[in-house]
Amino acid sequence: MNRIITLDEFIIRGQNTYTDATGHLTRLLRDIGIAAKIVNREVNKAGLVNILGIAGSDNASGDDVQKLDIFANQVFIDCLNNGGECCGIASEELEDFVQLDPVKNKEAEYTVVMDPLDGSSNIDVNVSVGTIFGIYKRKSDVSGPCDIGDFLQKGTELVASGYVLYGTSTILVYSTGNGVNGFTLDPSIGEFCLSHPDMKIPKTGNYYSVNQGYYLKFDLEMRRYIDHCSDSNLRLRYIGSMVSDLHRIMFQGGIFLYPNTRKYVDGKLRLLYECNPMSFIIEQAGGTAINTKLERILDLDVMDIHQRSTIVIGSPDMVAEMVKFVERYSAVSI
Ligand code: P6P
Repeated sequence: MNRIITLDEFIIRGQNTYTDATGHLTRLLRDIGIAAKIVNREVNKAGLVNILGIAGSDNASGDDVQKLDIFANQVFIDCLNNGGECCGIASEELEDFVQLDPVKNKEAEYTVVMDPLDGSSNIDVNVSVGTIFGIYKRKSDVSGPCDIGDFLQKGTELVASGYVLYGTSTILVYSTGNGVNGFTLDPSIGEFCLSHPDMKIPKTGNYYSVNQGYYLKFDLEMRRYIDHCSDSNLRLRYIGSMVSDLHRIMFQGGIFLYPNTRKYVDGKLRLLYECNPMSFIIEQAGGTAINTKLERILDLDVMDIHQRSTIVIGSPDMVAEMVKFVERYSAVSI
């Protein structure tokens, strides 16, 4: 009989392989798993409890905030606050980072960056949404409050990152820097169970993922590459949820692009809590993640919590091919 390995069990086993593991990261990952289960419950009934619709405010990204965004953001804050392992959170839904309350006899060693409900415009039409999270070791002293320097860290400094996809099933995918593993939620027991051990992205694929509607607003090199994808009979898949689009690429291979446009001259996606955590995962699975200046995403300096970045991410052979188009057609010498 196949033995079910729950997320908790897997995390604890992973802790046991590190001699200096203290259990703090283990508890933090478990807190994230709890929050994901709570958010999943509400996402699955969003159409029933009148929490659809725009809450009337907008977030730091200027997106209309859906009520479920607010709920998801608060759930992660509450779960991480209770756990006592995290000293502060930076979120797409918050203008500035939030200090968490110290928990008695706990030293909060980590900070969390997150997009609590990525692709939330899909909620009302019952299309997949996701959570993106990244975990950093704080740089400030554990005896005091966290500060902005605990968040403005390069992607290479990430201790762990992951995403939750609330789709036809709910899957949590994460890495602590030693490969990528996926856990599918079994609602009958309320546990995330190891379903996709040691995930590796295909070296190439037949899908490209970009908002074709902006084609005429892209730079020449991007338009030429997109023409090449079309001429090569690649299939365009774009859901408008980074987590969903990249999860497909993790399994089937492909390339996801969000270049600069006239509206988003630095790209739309956020470096800290979208591009870096997803790039960490994709690199750990054998993929590549760069910006349209051909710089590695994880190496980019993070100067602001809501800093935007262009991104080209996915199967290594496909990103390498796209690089050739930039080198050939870019008006700016790369
Ligand atoms: P557009 C969702 O709002 C998001 O941040 C990503 O999840 C997604 O890939 C992108 O923006 C979609 O943006 O401009 O194509 O609607």
